[in-house]
Amino acid sequence: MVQEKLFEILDNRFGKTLKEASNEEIYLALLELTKNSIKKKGKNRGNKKLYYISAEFLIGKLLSNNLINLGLYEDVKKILSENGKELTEIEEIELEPSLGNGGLGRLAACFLDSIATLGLNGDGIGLNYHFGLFKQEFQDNKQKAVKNPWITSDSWLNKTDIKFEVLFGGFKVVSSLYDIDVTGYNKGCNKLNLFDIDTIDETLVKDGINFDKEEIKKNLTLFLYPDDSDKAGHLLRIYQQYFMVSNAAQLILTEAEENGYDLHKLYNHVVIQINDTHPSMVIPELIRLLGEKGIEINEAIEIVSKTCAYTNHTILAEALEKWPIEYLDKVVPQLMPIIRELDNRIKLKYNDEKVQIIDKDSRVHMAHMDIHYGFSVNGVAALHTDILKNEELKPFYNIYPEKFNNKTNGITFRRWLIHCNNELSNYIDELIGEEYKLDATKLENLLKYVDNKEVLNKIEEIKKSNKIELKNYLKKTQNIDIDENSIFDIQIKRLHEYKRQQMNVLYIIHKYLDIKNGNIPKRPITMIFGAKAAPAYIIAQDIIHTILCLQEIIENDSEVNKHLKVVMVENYNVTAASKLIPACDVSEQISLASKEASGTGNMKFMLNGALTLGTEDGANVEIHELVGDDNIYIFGESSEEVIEHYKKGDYVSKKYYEKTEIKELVDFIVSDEMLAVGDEENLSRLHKELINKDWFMTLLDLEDYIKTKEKVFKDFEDRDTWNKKVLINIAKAGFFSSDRTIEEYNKEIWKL
Ligand code: 26Q
Repeated sequence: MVQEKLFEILDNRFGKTLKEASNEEIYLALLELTKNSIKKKGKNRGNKKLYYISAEFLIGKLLSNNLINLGLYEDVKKILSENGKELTEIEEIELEPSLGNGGLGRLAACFLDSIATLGLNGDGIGLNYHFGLFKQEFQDNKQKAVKNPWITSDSWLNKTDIKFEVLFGGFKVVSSLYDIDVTGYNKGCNKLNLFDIDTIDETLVKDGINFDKEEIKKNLTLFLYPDDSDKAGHLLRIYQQYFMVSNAAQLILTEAEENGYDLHKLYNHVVIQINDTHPSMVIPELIRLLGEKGIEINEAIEIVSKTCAYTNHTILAEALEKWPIEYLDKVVPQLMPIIRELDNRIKLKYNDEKVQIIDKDSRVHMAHMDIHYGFSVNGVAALHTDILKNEELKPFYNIYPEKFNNKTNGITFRRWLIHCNNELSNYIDELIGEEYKLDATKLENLLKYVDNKEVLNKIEEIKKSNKIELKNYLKKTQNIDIDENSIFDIQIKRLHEYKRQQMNVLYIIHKYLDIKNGNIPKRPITMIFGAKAAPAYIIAQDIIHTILCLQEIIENDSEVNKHLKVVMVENYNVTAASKLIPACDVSEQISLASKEASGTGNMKFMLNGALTLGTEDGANVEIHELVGDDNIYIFGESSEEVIEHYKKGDYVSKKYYEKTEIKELVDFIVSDEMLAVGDEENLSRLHKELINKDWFMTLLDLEDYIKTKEKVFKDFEDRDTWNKKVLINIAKAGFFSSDRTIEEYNKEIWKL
């Protein structure tokens, strides 16, 4: 069936057989074939609909994902290989949409997959950024940001004829709606709705990612989170957010009216999940639009409050959005009277500055608006939700204990196991059948093989073959050679000081100096990083520079390069992640305890048989509970201790720096070797930062980190015991399926 269809499309479109067709032609044919097959699948329906509004959807390439969900993957792979073609090579033709930064955006994508798979009636709403998040290139050991075009004439993106008007202070724009089909695994489909404007001007971008920030009609959807170091950047971000939510609100009301729903009972038919505070203006916008339809303000507020639910993804104060009234007055003057009204009601009711929406400096706290005027507030891992309740949002928890709930994050196993590690998932099928694909907890059936040497060896063999695949990938993409017999130790995530890539850097320096002193590791170690840093985040750029300098120094040191290798993967994205994760031995999850809301990379690594080296933070806590002390490597101070340090202000990095061993490592950053390949300004800025400030307490946990990591590498040599730990990690990963997460959202919040 599939074969005939594929042959037919190739013949009609290109007049070629599969053997004759180029990879590009085969890709286009498969795109058409897949889209046709999606059309035949019904849309998931229901009397109530979820709208998941998010500024980011990091969906990754879609070809294989869709083939898997439509049940065509194995057939297509086979047909291609019978004709001398490789699906992995065809996949390379597709460009990855870069519509997200990191965890929050990828979570939204996993959620869409699970929502469709569970047959739930729920669509995503976001923006169609033409150049997405910047593309990262390395030049002179530094990150250079360039535009990242991903939209091609034939793609997953469909233009609809839906248009809305969006009014800003002083001018109006007309939107166009595009959509991408979201396939469920053996289920119906949903949509990812992406709004755009026709007047966008891509030629505005000249050098790197710089463009004129004032020309909103031309630049509105060019980039995701453009550089926000100046006022024009902040304003553009507000323009984007309002554009997103005004369109969302109009789409939601249009669909509700088309279905004949009573707007007075909107909450019986619609639920809106607000993904972090970026879409928060949907609350006043919906109130405004209901007002235009004749619903008086008290009732409109009540309707909206019963419709909206908010997810918090961070406790970092600087990431909680607070917009100056002056900015909102300029961009969205029509919302300000509503926001003031919402704030007044709170001020009348609660005599507590901490819960006000508009603070004494005339800034609007978006999260505060969400909590007062939404019916649910959730954190994304158990520890994170506890910290929200007891620390960050305590005054709100005291008012609304019933609104607070936890939804520990999850990942879709379709992409993060079946697709990225097909060999492992096929082997699991052989061992325990396919039940786990719909009920992930069934992975625990693997535990019966925990002492089965043959199974453990096979799992090791699969890991080795994934390591060879990664080796080939890095050779092809960056011309870097790595040794598949070395330990692969990987830290891949956005670059941020709280995630402490700089602590890993200090370990590398430790190991480098140790090898120089004649302590040769039993087995070579390959330290792999992947990370983009926000263009305006200076210290993050400095950390990337330091990693790249170390990479160069170690590569050129013939004494050391046989034993240690540092690789910084360029332009880390979903595609790279799916090559890196299956090949990993040691998963670095080393954030300062209390700072990583959840993490989801930690779950992907666990599922693919890497062992976690981590702090008791975010979802690491839950991984630890599931696998037990023997199957994870935990180090560092606890979140309670860290929170105490912040309260008392008693962490002084210099005190740790003064210890001779630590001093030597930190000072290496500005050593002659480093200065010979690096830039003094960047290196000494990081050096000073670590000694004088170190807000995220790198030096606090450094000694424990080094000690624990040495134990990890020692344990790796007992291959049988290590493989047993690997198997236990895979078997216990079922809890982290996003199907479980979405079932919880639906049962406790959405009630679809
Ligand atoms: C806000 C205002 C101004 C400028 C930027 C932002 C901004 C942009 C992106 C704030 C936050 C983000 C992204 C946050 C994010 O990705 N958070 C991650 O969410 C994951 C999914 O819940 C968690 O697993 C991670 O722990 C969390 O860091």
